[in-house]
Amino acid sequence: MQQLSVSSELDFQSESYKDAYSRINAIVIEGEQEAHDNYLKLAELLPDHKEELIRLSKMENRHMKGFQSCGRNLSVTPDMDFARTFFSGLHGNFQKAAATGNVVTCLLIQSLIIECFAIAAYNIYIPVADPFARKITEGVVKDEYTHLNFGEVWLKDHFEASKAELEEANRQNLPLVWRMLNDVADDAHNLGMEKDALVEDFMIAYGEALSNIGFTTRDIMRMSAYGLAAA
Ligand code: PL3
Ligand code: FE2
Ligand code: FE2
Repeated sequence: MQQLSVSSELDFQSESYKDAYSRINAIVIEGEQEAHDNYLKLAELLPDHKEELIRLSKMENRHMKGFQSCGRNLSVTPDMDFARTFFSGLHGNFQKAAATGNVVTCLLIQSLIIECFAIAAYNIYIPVADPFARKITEGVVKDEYTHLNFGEVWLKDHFEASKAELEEANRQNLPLVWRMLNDVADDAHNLGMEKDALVEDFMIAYGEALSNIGFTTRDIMRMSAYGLAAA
């Protein structure tokens, strides 16, 4: 019953909780919206997987609606301007990669980095969430593993041809993740989530993904170090 005692220390109706929630909730809504758009773009770039990618994009749309209802349930208005700024770096890099047909970079950004970020955040949020949001988030996180798996399987099947682009995309985008984690650390703390735990769970999920794709432990150590100094 440790989870109950953790969440009972949080007052979901306090002004400080709701203030932090207005930004975290917006981040999650914006993240799900962008994930929806990104899978639709990937469906264009990978016509052989069109049906499946459209199915994934529909799941993201459902996730977005679920998290909107979490905000409404707490009478919180999400700060969407804050969230768009929060995602602008990854968003811009995805758009650039899509425009030049760099599908490997698009997959790294959406299916590896963003999904691992979501998996880490949602797993850490579940034990400290209000009962309504907990139920929604439990359903969402199961789906995120299947989205991560799509990227892993495709990149594993095209590993040799993708390796150099993956390394470059990792180098350009991983530092943005550390900046995002720093930007969200105080608000996450107010919801009962610690930055160290977010970093740890993200690194475990991301490292496992790189390993499943075909990278060696040595590669993974080297790739994980990019931008870490900022964390
Ligand atoms: C892809 O399916 C979803 C992308 C969402 C990205 C979410 C990142 C979340 C970081 C904020 C940490 C707090 C999470 C709280 C959960 C409600
Ligand atoms: Fe999602
Ligand atoms: Fe997802």
